[in-house]
Amino acid sequence: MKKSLIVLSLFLAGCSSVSEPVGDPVPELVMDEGVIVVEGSEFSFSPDDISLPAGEVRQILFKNVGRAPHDFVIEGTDIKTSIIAAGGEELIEFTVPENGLYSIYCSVPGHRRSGMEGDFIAQ
Ligand SMILES: [Cu+2]
Repeated sequence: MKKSLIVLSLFLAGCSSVSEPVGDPVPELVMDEGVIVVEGSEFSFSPDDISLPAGEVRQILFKNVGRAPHDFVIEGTDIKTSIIAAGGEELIEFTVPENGLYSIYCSVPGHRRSGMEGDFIAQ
């Protein structure tokens, strides 16, 4: 008996991914109507680099996703949250300060030194 060889042709044209994701994954930095979500944990902020237009009124929702108390402070301004317990959050609204590079940090003793700091750029 003779066996036939079957040649398979691969049609690469059109990597057919017919299915589309039902919903977009939530990005880490959520820009929704001016609200920026910043997460704090041991010992970092996410994002740790925030850039906003000077003079505009914006909101930051600070979420403590860690296990220790944390806060969010923009150095050299009066912009800050309360110290938030683990799992808590606080929404602050403020006018972005004048052009410049500011530091953000957590004011709980030892946390900034351990890495809870970042940049805030008003431009
Ligand atoms: Cu902290």
